[in-house]
Amino acid sequence: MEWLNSGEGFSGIAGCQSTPKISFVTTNVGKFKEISALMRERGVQLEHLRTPYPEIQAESLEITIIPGLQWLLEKYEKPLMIDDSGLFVESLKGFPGVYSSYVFKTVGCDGILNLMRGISDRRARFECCIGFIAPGKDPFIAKGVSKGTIALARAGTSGFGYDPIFIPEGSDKTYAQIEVNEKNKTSHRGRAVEVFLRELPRLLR
Ligand code: ITT
Repeated sequence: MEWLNSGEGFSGIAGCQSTPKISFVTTNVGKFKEISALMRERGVQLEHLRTPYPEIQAESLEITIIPGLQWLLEKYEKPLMIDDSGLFVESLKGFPGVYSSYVFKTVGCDGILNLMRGISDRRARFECCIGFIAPGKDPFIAKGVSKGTIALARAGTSGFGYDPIFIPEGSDKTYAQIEVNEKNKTSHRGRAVEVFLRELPRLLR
């Protein structure tokens, strides 16, 4: 297994002899929209496989992602990518973190805002791990992180998930108050895609 953290700037996919075909497995349309926009700019077309896969509960996103990739490869036998993400709130000791999906489906943004009532330390971060696997190849993980704060109230209607309550560092707007292209420039997902695209030619070789 290989694992890289995000670096600075795209380096393109020079070295790929043909346009790679990758299936992105996710039930989350928002994730697909963000990642496909970034990859399209680099000439990489994604197929959306909108199906669930087993996600083991582990203490980090990186641990969860490998069994998911292996399960999917066995089933589909083609180049595949997945995205496992989470919101980690400092004053809640990292909660909801690896439970982000469940917490969003149950109590949502309002649940997090309620937990944060009266708490002045609003620091939080999003983490995104993109996992890739292809027949005969080792799994690869690219990670991106974006730091920010939890807003005092929901704001904005674009994006998905916790976007209405997350204000990225250096901004006074939530992710739900900016367009997808703007979010992609500095987001956890944008950074993870940067790393992934840099390694893609080698991974497809
Ligand atoms: P798949 O597993 O099918 O890809 P999911 O929505 O369950 O879809 P995760 O398991 O990665 O995805 O759960 C992460 C949770 O965090 C989920 O509720 C997302 O909506 C939310 N989330 C992830 N990235 C986010 C982002 O960039 N902005 C806002 N919320 C995000």
